[in-house]
Amino acid sequence: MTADLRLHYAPDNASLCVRLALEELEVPYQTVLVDRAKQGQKSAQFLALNPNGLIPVLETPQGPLFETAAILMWLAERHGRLMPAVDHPDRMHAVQWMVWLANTLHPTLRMMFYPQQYADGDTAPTHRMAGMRLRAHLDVLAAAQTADWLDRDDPTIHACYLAPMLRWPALYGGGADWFDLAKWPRLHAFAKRTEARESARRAALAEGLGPTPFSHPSPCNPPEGSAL
Ligand SMILES: N[C@@H](CCC(=O)N[C@@H](CS)C(=O)NCC(=O)O)C(=O)O
Repeated sequence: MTADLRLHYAPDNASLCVRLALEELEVPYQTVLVDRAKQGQKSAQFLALNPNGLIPVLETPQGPLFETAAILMWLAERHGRLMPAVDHPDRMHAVQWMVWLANTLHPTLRMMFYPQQYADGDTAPTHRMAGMRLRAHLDVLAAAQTADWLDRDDPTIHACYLAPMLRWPALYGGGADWFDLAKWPRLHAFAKRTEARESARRAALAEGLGPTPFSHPSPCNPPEGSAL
């Protein structure tokens, strides 16, 4: 089967969420490395695909698609998997949590990883605030009864989106040992369950993420490219 999907990615970037879904769906896809070390995401070639200059982009038969959540939802709908169907009773909360991941959790992580893009001058207060917000978000998620996708054996696109976001704070949050996922036992169990899947193992191998990429992350050692 030839691949009609091309994932523009960098190791351990938000493209990992998309790779996890592609691996879970077992659909053929090609990868195109974006050279983060050379700011490849700001090149004219990349900006033609995503004028925001952000990774990931998925090239599809209908053209390039950007925004992690949009790509995940498009893939789920295209393949009729990883997300409850439009008329399913679970659909409402599934949409709610996708929007929350994209609109609440992910932007807070971006504030933490790129405080210079959110602060005028001193970045320390922005970084500190992002850390506080992150803990509060994870408290909400860990207590949420409607987030039943956290506890299920069969993954959804939420799992593909969340798992990398639980990995990154310990590695890119600035300073060692400030973030311990074990403080949220439900999320820690989710991370362990997710990384045990064959799809996650394949993604971890492709991007050099180590054996416990979500529950106990270590710095990535990718076969090509760099995370930053
Ligand atoms: N809202 C975007 C955020 C993507 C994002 O933050 N990508 C990061 C990599 S993980 C990036 O491209 N960073 C480079 C930059 O900010 O210049 C999405 O969900 O696709």
